[in-house]
Amino acid sequence: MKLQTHVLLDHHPCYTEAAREDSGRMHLAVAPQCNLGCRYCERVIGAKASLAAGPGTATRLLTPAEAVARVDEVHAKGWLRVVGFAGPGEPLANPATLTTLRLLRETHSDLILCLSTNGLELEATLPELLDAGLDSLTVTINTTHPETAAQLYDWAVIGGDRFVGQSTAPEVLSRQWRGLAAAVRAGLLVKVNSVLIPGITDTDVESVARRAGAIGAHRHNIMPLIPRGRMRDRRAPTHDELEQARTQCERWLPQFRACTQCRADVIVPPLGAKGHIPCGTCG
Ligand code: CLF
Repeated sequence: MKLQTHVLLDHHPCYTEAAREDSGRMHLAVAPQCNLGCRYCERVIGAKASLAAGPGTATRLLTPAEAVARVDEVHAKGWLRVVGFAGPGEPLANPATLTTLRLLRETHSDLILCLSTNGLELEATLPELLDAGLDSLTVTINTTHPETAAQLYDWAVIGGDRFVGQSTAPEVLSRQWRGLAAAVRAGLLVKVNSVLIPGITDTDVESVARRAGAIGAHRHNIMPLIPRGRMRDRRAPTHDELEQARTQCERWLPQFRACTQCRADVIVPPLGAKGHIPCGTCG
């Protein structure tokens, strides 16, 4: 039976910080391809990823069958609550994501199934995600303004065609916001992630919180820029800048403040768990 949204909210460690006491989570790296050229992102896949950190990194890609076996192995520890799909590319640009979701839903009705997307194909894929039993969804939306989006995205693949340059920004934004609204209407637990980039998105995040709150999203997670990719020369926000942005946005949408900017193959036991589970970083 599908869990009600308020129950999911209380037990999901990326919505309610207290849930980290007893809810463990893991990501399945089944999605290498991407459909959006975010200037702040750098995908690192393979052995060199063991030295990297953050979203977009995974030491080993998994097939759907391998992913299910990995979940079985970790679930046997007794603390796994959430299984997420977060790359290292865009989950919705890879058929393996839906295949794995369906396999897991058939075999693990007790797990919260979670997915993080850039939103480009969210509206189109939503019926299949719901049918596959997805519970919670994160959409990364950094702005409400096409002029800002034009500074963030170099290219996009939409409907099988590749678009290059700043003219794609309005369509990218439109798809992200339409996807978010559709996911909320469908009854999913929904969070918006925004990357705080001094000089680019810092003046926009409050408008994101305001619009996402009006749509009915449940949480907002403002993440500091990790200087890399085509933004390797920019600076990350200071702790005070991050806190100021979260405080500004909190009047529109509850803020999540415990994000650890996970790898695509991360395994995170609950705080109270004993023992060591190797993720892609250490084996
Ligand atoms: Fe993974 Fe993301 Fe689901 Fe959490 S992570 S897909 S919502 S289960 Fe969580 Fe990691 Fe931050 Fe994401 S700490 S990067 S917010």
